[in-house]
Amino acid sequence: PPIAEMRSKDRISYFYDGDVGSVYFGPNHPMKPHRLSMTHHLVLSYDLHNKMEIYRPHKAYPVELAQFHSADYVEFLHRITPDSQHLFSHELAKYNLGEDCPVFENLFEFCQIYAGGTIDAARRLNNQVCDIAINWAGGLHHAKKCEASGFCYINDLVLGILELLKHHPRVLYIDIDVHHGDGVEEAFYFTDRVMTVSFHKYGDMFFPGTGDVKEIGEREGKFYAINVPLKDGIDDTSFNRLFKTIISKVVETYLPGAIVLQCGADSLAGDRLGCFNLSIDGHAECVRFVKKFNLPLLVTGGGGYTKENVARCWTVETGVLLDTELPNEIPDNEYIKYFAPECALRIPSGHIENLNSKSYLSTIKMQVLENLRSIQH
Ligand code: ZLS
Ligand code: CA
Ligand code: ZN
Repeated sequence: PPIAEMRSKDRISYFYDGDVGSVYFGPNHPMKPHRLSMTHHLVLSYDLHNKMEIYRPHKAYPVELAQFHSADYVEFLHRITPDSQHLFSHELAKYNLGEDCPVFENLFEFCQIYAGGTIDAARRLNNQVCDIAINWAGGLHHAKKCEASGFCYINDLVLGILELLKHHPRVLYIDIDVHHGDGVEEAFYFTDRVMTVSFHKYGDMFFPGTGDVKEIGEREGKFYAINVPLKDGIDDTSFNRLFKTIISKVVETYLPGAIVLQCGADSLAGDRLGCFNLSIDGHAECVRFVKKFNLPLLVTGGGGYTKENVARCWTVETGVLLDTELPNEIPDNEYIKYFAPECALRIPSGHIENLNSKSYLSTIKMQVLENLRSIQH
């Protein structure tokens, strides 16, 4: 290739703590942190650890968590245990702890680890010691200032963005989890220093119920929140076309200094909670596309409830970020039993009907692009 096109490979920092995999939300709870150790083992089996710097994140201190969350909420998460919770029914209700967000063993330490990973990732990007930082344990986008929501207790994404804002005037947040990234949107709803863009299922009371295309931010933040509400069954072709059109225009208009990409894997076909029809390659194409902007990039996990597919997806995406093609046959490893019998890395999309008509998608796209035209930097 001509010299102008040559770029040495990106420097990647990857954050992982072996303790997260044993965290247990309780019987029947869809969130299974074991998917994180499955992902890590799959990453190791493809030898990807030799191509990036692997770090154990620090456990975020209560004061760091309180940069976004209220001190009383952080203090309560710190103090509460499964054995003592029956004494605090008033506080449990106040902080929305219960069925979706249960109190389990080592809850606070779990929060400290996944939030510590996203904060460390942002700090390494700020210090320019890496180009891309990955924390698959992070991406818990529903948590609010004073309450838990949708399996999320601490909003690591907000904490990571606040860290990036110390070095960058504008940060772009992109969310491809099947659920609306409401916690991140809400945190920055009134500012133009963060643009939030979420693609999600919307309608039929799907959780959390927000994320209409008409939700665009307010005051200084007007036009700096973008929502792309979708129906069941969206496939690779429609999703990738819409994603690329919107994100190109967003980057061209907003000129962010850094990008945070939440890669929730519940937008994959066959997810236990999701209803989209993306293949792993379709999902990973979004990551490939965002990487091409060559901006400091913080990548997190998020949802993902069919855990073998979550591990597959985030391993393929680690490969994409490393510019490394991964052979489809999974190399033998300690966790191979989870990927049997085919032991194939990539899953195809399913056969469910795409309820997003061409005219529906084009209306949404037009409304989003129209709002973007109102911004002048
Ligand atoms: O974006 O839909 C809801 C709220 C409810 C229905 C479920 N009940 C328990 C509470 C009230 C309206 N909650 C969603 C939350 C989805 C969070 C997605 C997180 C993310 O991917 C980022 C990490 C929901 N969907 C499914 C469940 N909750 C759910 C299913 C099964 C169970 C078992 C454990 C607990 C109670 C029974 C539970 C929740
Ligand atoms: Ca989303
Ligand atoms: Zn989700």
